[in-house]
Amino acid sequence: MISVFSKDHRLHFGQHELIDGRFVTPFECPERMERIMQRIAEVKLGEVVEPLEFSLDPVARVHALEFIEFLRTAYSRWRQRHGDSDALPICWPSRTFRQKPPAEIDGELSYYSFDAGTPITAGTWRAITVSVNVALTGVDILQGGQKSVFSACRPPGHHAASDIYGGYSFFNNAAVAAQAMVDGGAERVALLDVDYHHGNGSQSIFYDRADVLYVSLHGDPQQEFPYFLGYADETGTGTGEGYNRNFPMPWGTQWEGYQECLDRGLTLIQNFSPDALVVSLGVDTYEKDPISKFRLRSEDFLKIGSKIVQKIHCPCLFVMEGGYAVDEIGINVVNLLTGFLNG
Ligand code: OKP
Ligand code: ZN
Repeated sequence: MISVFSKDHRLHFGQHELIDGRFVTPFECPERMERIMQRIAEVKLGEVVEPLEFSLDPVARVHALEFIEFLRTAYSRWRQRHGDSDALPICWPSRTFRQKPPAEIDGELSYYSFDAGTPITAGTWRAITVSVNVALTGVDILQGGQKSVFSACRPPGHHAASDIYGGYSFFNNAAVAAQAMVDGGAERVALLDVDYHHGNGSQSIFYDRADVLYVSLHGDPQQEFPYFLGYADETGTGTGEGYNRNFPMPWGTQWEGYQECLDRGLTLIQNFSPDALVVSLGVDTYEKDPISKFRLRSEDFLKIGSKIVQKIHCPCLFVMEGGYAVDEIGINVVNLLTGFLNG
């Protein structure tokens, strides 16, 4: 399997995130990607290629122009006000507030974000544009006739909506890739999200559409981040009704419970008969993940990969999302990809 990777992901490295009442070094750190690429080299998974440079047009198919412009300029505007610290919001327009973008950077961070865990740093803009190019290059390679590609995206993307960032996500790499597939002629694209967290951004981007089916397996929003989307009764709207399917599962879920939902999700995708599949590949379902509460073991990721390939036969783009158990992240990601390759 070809992988797409750029070392420019390192340019995004926050100093702090706010979690459990503490300021800590971000779990979403550059070392995650280094470990994945080490493992890919170790097992000789396949060729590793650099991303191509794309314009922002494919990003603008998914994200609002003012949001793109906000992200492009946010850090320098923050820096003028506050110096070298990471740009972090501290207040949000909750119920009873107006949804009107303020003029100054502090208020704009609040308007466009939904959490305090997603720092914007000096290198964030470069890293997020490269991350989306890594996904788009994967689409390109699939269009060239490959059966599967791994896009080593960092930072991740599935929490980012059209004009909202958060949950370590800025541009929604998987959504931009799925939209590029549609724009490239695919009539139906399925997006399977196996990250531990619900991909609220991906869901909302395609919620009213029947050409992109979103299927997500994740921690129950009653217990787990992002708390306010991801319930099973969110099934799409308008012409998109029936083309969004959520499988929330409780804390402590192990392979036995997980695989039932995976089988049901894959059957939905099979019945949709997509022209292409995008997998939002998170391995934070792992038992030792420091911020998550499922209990999958490393060998279970092999089984996820083989279940996917046994049921779905179209070209498949794997887009990296979460996974924070750094010591095992490479093994778990490559296990999933290997399970797919070996059937
Ligand atoms: C990003 B991805 C829970 C805090 C959660 C943000 C988690 C973002 C996950 N106590 N903080 O989906 O892996
Ligand atoms: Zn996650």
